[in-house]
Amino acid sequence: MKVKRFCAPNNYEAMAQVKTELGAEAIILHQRKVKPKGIFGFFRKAHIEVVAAVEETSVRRNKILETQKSVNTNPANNTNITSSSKGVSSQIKELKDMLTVVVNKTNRDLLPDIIKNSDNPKIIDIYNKLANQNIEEAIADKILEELVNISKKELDSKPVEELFSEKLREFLLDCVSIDNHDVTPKIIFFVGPTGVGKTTTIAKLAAKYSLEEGKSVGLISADTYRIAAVEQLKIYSDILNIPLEIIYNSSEIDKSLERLSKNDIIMVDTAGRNHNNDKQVLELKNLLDVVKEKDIYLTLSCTSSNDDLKEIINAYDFISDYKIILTKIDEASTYGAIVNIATYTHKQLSYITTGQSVPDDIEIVTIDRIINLLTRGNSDE
Ligand SMILES: Nc1nc2c(ncn2[C@@H]2O[C@H](COP(=O)(O)OP(=O)(O)OP(=O)(O)O)[C@@H](O)[C@H]2O)c(=O)[nH]1
Ligand SMILES: [Mg+2]
Repeated sequence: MKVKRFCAPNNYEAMAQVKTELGAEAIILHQRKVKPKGIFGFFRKAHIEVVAAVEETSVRRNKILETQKSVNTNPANNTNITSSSKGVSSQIKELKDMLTVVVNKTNRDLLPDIIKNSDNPKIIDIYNKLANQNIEEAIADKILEELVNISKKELDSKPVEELFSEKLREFLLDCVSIDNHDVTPKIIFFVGPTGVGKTTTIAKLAAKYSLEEGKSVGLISADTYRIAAVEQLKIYSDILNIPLEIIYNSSEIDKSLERLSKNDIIMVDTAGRNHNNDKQVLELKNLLDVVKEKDIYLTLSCTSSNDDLKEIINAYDFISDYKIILTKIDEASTYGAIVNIATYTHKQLSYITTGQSVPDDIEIVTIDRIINLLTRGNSDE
């Protein structure tokens, strides 16, 4: 991510600078009116300071697009690439559809009895849909139990997708617990495996709390295993102009919490832990044990396999109470993990994150969003 600070006499000129240097996809992380410092600053006009950031990939993409534009406007280069690539993609789609039919037919014998015994072929389609989302068989069976008993008449009366969504909603309302965010926690620890997006999520939430809700936020980095980890959080604390404390062992956290106690919210970034490494897990436990009143978010990536997620969840079962953040929804190709995790842990789902952009790519989890992901994927249409 490329982050840059811009100064201009007014908002319009500041935005023009951002657009010229970082492109139209740049996001504004912070914006404020700044009075020139010093005794004479009092008499000078205030100017606007904007901190903006853009993914390096989108800078590269802008460059590629510009190059493509110049190639396309050159008549010598104007071959019919789009129509031929369209042909290829529709052929690939046809092949994929054919393959799905073949695979589904082959798998018919492997279907659970509850599905095989249903005399309604539409149930098999729905079951396959759930199975393709990697919802665990036992959970998929539960979702379908009621559907199987529905009369053929009812199944014929509504589009199957509609019935499926209704049943899914009933199941999710019953079995998946969602955080209603009615209380803003004071001290929040972010824990989880390496590289799942803990630090990025902290930055997103810190920005939301401080810029959108006007809350004062303090940060603590307990991740001193990698120099880059502290620097990563330091960049965000500088941009957002919020205090950061760094602790090197669990005994130092009390003092840091005291220094930050005037803040409304204190977020603690912990080092990514290898859940198979007992020593690392014990260190995390020691750190958590020092602070009595706290909320904990277990951060899990939706791109992990169901087996890995189960193992990770088991490794964190020394924490009796936590909420869940599911990251990298944008990179996942199936979303069954959301339902599997919720039913497996019985913990509240709190946030999903949908990309690398700070602060935009984070959402509060809702039942409707889960239904959408399972039935339509991660698209906005
Ligand atoms: N695609 C995508 N990438 C994300 C998301 N959240 C975080 N990332 C990226 O994942 C990578 C790791 O993110 P970090 O926030 O450093 O992860 P971490 O859990 O703090 O990592 P450690 O501190 O090393 O354990 C970075 O490249 C992030 O930009 C997300 O929702 N979607
Ligand atoms: Mg981190």
